[in-house]
Amino acid sequence: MPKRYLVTAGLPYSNGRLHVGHIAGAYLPADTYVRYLRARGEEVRYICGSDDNGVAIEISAMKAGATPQEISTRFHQLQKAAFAGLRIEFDVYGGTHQPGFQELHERISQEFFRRIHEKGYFTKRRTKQLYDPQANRFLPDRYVRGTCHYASCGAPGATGDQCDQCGQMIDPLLLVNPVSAITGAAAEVRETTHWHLRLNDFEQPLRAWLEQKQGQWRPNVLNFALGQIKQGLPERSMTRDIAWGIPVPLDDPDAKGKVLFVWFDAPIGYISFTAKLCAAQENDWRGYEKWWCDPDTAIVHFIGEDNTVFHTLIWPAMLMADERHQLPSAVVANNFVNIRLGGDAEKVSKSQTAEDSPVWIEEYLNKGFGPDALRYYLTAIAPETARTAFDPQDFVQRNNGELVAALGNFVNRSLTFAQRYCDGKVPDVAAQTDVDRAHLARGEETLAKVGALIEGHRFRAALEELMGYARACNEYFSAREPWRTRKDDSADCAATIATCVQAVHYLAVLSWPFMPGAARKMLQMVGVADAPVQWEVPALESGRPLGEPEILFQKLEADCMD
Ligand code: B3M
Ligand code: ZN
Repeated sequence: MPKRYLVTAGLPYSNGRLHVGHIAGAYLPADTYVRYLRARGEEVRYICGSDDNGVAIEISAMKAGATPQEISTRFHQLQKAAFAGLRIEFDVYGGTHQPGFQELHERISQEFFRRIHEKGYFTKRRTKQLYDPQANRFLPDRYVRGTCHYASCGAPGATGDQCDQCGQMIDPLLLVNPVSAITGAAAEVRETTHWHLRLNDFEQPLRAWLEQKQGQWRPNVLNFALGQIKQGLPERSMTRDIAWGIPVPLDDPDAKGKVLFVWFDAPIGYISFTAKLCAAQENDWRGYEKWWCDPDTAIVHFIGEDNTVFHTLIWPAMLMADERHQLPSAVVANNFVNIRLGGDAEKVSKSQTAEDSPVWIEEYLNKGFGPDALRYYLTAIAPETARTAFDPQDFVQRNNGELVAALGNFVNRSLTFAQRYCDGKVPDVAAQTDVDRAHLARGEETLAKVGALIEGHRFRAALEELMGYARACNEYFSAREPWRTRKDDSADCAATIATCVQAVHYLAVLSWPFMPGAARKMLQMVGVADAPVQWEVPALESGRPLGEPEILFQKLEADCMD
């Protein structure tokens, strides 16, 4: 068992709004995991922040007629607010080029680069590179677009860094019909100098490390990474000819005007933001070593599927080359969530998805539905093994049919009953029967099962267990008929309602990782103070005053997502 956990979620590029796919892919499952671990009493830090450097931000700035700093700060703030609105709560939300973070991030990233350079894992080479003759500049990464060069894929719209369709790394010189994303001109080939990380030096240790994870990691992640090693890992240039980023820290005239590849510095953001957090909490940024260098810490990265290459191969190779930090314990990758509006499921896209569509988190939150319903739905359709689709109709149906009709209904009928007929207190349990005890035993079992599923990163199955218990609670209530026993067997009625109150307490704890707002309300209703939530349900105390019953979930109209 690890002594502590460092959990990260992929750093979003600060050049766009967040949508449901981002949330379901990384931030929500990580938040769920962290809430559970904390409730178990584990020492945890949840680290995230924006990925501000590199080509994507530079292009967005160019299109908007703004500076990269303006764009990245604007979206950094919007994204931070969207996370807070969904109650995704990080210990630190940094930014690789944000005030307060940039300086330390740059220092740590440059030190990484220098060390890997000193150890001789970079090859400095003049290479051919795509060039835009109209804009007079090189076209790294997303500056160039073309058709994916892998015969097995061939998708249009691959960019110079990777193909979003098949997830593989692209060699821009092999892209079919490459054109500049700036001017649309056909790209030419020119020469420039770059520092390349020799990933092939790490094929053996990467394979050995990944093979140890068989049976622990999701098979699609492992198969993908091992498959890439089998094909052979090409060397990858870790420097770029662009203006926005971290200067290459070498005393070499060829390094002038060049910056680090954004995928070199971005994962180091996990480290530099941890260091910043330690500086704030303990007055010493070096406190980060406890999290990154001590093998008793388990580091768990949550990411979207398109980031798998970087987190299972390139980042671990960088860590191996640098030799100071430990490798991740787990990389939990999720697939994409498409959006289904009427017909087929499509990718959520900046240009094609309506500005005011509720798939944008900001828009969803503006509708005032609250975070729990969306958190519930996105976990229920979590793309853990395959792509899934966000369907607004299905969202409304599941909200009404599952949250309102099952979970909310049981909590409401139990607590209004207790309020009305039991003096607003936990009634006397003395007459509890085997049926009552069996019902609570199932709550205890569900707590154990849900915990084990969350530990295994199976959030969707964990949520199904929780809802299975909620449905069993309704069946229990109906079978025990407290509205009848109230008239002819008050001791039995009291025991039933006491059992229901305790069942609501189970549901509250079980809901906490998934729906923290509803969980808090349930705890308040069962009369438990505002203490940190723990993954356990203490013994029933007859006579404890209950809180006011409240409606847990709002019923939604069929057209509310239009
Ligand atoms: N910003 C890619 C993305 O947002 C990238 C992740 C960085 S994680 C270190 O999909
Ligand atoms: Zn492809």
